[in-house]
Amino acid sequence: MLTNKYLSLGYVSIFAIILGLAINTTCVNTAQATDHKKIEFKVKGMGCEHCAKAIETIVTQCSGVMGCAVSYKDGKATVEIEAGKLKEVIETLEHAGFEIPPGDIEEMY
Ligand SMILES: [Cu+2]
Repeated sequence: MLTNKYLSLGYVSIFAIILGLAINTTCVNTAQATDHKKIEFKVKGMGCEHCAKAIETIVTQCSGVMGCAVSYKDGKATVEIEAGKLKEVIETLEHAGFEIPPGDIEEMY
């Protein structure tokens, strides 16, 4: 009786470990499948902090964007984005009246 109880506890633990491994592997695969990138670029035309906030809002609404932070002080935007989606973001910002110099786009990873 006691042995049985310990045995089933053992099975539960093994099951939990396997489940944990499976979930872990799934997460890693998803991250690789979306090909997630962090890109930093210069933004010209910001006049104040509100412009930086407006850019964050505009960029966050673009498809494939997971996150965006804009610094008015540095005149820079940092975007977490799916590969191949940056062109759309840049076009959207240019339509909004900002300039993105092509030579100042840096891929962080
Ligand atoms: Cu402004």
